[in-house]
Amino acid sequence: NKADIGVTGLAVMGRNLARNFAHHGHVVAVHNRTESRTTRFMEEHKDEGAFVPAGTIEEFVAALERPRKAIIMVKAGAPTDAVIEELAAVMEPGDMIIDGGNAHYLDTRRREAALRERGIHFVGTGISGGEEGALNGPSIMPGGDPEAYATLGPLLEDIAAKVDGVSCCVHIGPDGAGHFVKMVHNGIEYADMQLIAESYDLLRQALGLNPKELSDVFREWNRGDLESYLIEITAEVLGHVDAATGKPFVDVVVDQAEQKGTGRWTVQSALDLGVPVTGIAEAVFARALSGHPEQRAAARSLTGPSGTAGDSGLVEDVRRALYASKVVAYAQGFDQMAAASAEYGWNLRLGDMATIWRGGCIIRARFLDRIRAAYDADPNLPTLLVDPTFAQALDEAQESWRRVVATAATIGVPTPGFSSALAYYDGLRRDRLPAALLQGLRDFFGAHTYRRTDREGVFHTDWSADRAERSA
Ligand code: NBP
Repeated sequence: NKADIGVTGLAVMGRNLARNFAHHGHVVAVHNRTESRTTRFMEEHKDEGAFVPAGTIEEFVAALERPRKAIIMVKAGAPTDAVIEELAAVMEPGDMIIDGGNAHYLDTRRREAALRERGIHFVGTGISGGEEGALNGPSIMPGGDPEAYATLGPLLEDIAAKVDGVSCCVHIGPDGAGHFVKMVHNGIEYADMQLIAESYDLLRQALGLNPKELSDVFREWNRGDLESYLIEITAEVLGHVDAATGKPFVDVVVDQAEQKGTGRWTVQSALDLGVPVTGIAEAVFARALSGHPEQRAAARSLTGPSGTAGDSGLVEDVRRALYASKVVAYAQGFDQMAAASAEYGWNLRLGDMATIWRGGCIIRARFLDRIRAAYDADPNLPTLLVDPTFAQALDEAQESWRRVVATAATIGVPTPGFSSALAYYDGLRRDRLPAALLQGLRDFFGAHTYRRTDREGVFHTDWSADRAERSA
């Protein structure tokens, strides 16, 4: 009895993914470099479904039904390359290697091209939802060619999360598209978390609310427009009390945020694509700032206000500012996917991303239904901000949003997410930007030329001589 699919790499993610396939009635071959892990897996989980344990890569590949489908769940980078090579050496044309790790999309493009030469399909697949998602239904973002998806897709759609009966898995696009979209998902997750953290920080400082009271605020918010997994777990974390000290948990955690790199990758890619993902960038930089204790200790001598401000109306203001800033952050992330789609010829359907992120993944939220509806109504939206529903929401939120940014600045609470989102909104809607002055300066010092509002052509003013204008 051959296996429908195989998983190699049985650490937390691979183990749970293999169990998920088995729970859905699929026969799963399992393999791990260190065989004791496979043995332990079988001891613990053999009764959950049909598994075929394999001691070697050769046995693993031999256990798979043709066309073979092998999912790699090992550490991203060199280990992934090593496992691909071992698999490809024993596989045949038409077989599929699926990389479910957190690979960089440029690595995925390289790997896909190399394996295509050998007739093997390489399906770089973003999988979101962590350990729990892998077991009970993640959001799955497979790239690769449509031919591979035709046989692989139904298996992945089967084990993905479902929302309203719709699977949170869809074929994203060719080569690295799946891993790219997963990367942007993580970038948006950074921005979303940063905005939540700023909301907490501002309300705590401005109104003197304690973590327990703030936990209740977030729990309440989770009943409205902001309903999402991240808001839900914010209420949990803020409400948690440290057993050892009896203090709020959030007060005993060192205030330095770490990162594994996908947020940074998102910003690096956005810089290359020329897309202003200010929300994600501010989130990455805020984590970086938190991680410099020496500088922060030295800077404690710098002066600034540290008062309280506002009344209970601030809670609703912050809720609206959070929603508006979140719309901006998501709009920017979707812009980045649109830009990459044009750059790499992926033909991404942006509404699909909103659909498959509604469940299984970390940014799952009611809000994504609105994004999907926006792209359903107009797949070529120039920016999500001008979708009528979002435009109206921003209109309704903006008085609050401006008050929040002003209050934060007045009492010295850093809100880079809120502030930059508002600056982006104002920048985008502005009739004339000071970019005109920038172009003038560039022409002055570097003869970089400029275009005019009233005539076609490219011009240069001879700044160092008679200041006459000529066509460049
Ligand atoms: P790890 O990233 O901790 O990797 C451990 C696995 O990699 C073990 O099975 C290990 O085998 C294997 N491995 C290594 Br390390 N080097 C190898 C090599 N040269 N050849 C063969 N196998 C090798 O596992 P994980 O935390 O389960 O994550 C798996 C993938 O999923 C990663 O790419 C990770 O970034 C991604 N991930 C995603 C999420 C998510 O939410 N989507 C969460 C966590 C992780 P051994 O047992 O022999 O050492």
